[in-house]
Amino acid sequence: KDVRASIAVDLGAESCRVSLLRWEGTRPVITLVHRFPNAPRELPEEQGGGLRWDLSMIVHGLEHGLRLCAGLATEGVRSIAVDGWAVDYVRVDADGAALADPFCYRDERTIKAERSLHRKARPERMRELTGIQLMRINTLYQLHADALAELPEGQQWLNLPEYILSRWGGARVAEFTNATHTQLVELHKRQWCREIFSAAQLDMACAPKLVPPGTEVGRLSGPLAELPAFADTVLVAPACHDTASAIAGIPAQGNDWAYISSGTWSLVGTLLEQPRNGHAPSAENFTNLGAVGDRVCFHKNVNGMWLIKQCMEQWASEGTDWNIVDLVAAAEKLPRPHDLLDVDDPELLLPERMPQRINAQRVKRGHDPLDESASNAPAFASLIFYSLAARYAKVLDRISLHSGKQFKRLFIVGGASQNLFLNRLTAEATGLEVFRGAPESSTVGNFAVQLAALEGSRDAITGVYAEPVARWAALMEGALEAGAKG
Ligand code: LRH
Repeated sequence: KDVRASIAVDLGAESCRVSLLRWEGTRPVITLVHRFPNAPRELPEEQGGGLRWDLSMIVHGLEHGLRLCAGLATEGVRSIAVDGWAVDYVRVDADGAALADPFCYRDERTIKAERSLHRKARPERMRELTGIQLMRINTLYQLHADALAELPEGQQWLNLPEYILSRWGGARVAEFTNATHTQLVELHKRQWCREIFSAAQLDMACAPKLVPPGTEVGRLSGPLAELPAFADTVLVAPACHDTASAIAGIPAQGNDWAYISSGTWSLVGTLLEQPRNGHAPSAENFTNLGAVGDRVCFHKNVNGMWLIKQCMEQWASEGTDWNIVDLVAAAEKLPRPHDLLDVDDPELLLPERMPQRINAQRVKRGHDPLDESASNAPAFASLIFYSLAARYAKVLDRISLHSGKQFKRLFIVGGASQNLFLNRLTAEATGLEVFRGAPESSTVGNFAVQLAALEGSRDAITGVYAEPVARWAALMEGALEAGAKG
């Protein structure tokens, strides 16, 4: 048995994490070695403008994390895998070097791009071809915005986790689970969709080669590889989509469970063997994203902690710093609010001034606005959590209908699974037995896929098999001491 350590990198829109897995005999021990905040910022026009991620800050933070891991893992590091939020990408030159900071999917340039593209390609047709929830954040609309802005042709693009892998010495690839979220992959063929590329005026030669989850993409090279721990370290594309990783990290068996991957977004759904892309799921805009083990993440993007985090930022800018634990505790003391929010109102997906946006919705729907000041934060928090729970219940009902599954259990994973108040409201609204999974479930899934890949449990076309991944995930849950009931 190889006794060396492995590293999982998980890129989040709010924070990025580098975790180390070491072996105590056959027992894995996972340590979160480095975590640093992440956020997009508006660039000045002379630097290209737009809401963009700070790529060098991210890379710097990750490499610092890798160095810390190298210092701890005296036994050496066998492998590194990177997952992250989907849809955003880096433009690279012929040598694979980044050409600019990547846009954040919330940048408003895609409002115009969406309109333009839907004139060229019927939304129903794109839906039929891809099986993907049509959302303007998807890579397709962003790439189309680049085409409209007449970005120089011939620039390759890489989704962010795959870019990080390539920067460290990996081949330039598009991992399948992450690629499906671009809205550019044909559902049944598992290939880039020529028809959509052409409608969106995109060059297929600029898209990277598709590979399945659990593919070894190369060896760590460059300055980091000079550290003794990194003498012979392979780079693995796990499920590069963080949500697919998080779902792969749920150690549940059977057919009676649904999931909520709860963070900035809430991904509410279930795992399926076959996509559901008929009239009703399409009309209701459910997604069929690639999942580990040749399965499908059938879910819907529901707004999530974005709502409360954006409120907190607004109050902080006015001088009051709420801490989330205190805010949840204060919200829990309030009576159930009347007049719940439509959490998926497109206006509430935009950054800044969230209390004002929420009130604008209330007024539009004929409800009284709330006092927007920071002292009234618990009322906003209560409204948000009750509204999210109600929305989860509604979406799960529809998922049950479309999938034909009778749910008994609900696994809530991701950072916001620690919000026990919201878990309780969700249990009440859904009537399901709620299990709280690992807060770092993407990291668990990332490691599980890595380990399955390293032991060779994989199919050449669909990647790592579901069964060994689930087995590793179950072992890992213990390593994290999670799985406690919420
Ligand atoms: C969650 C996530 C989600 C995507 C969104 C862009 O982090 O990857 O699955 O829809 O970010």
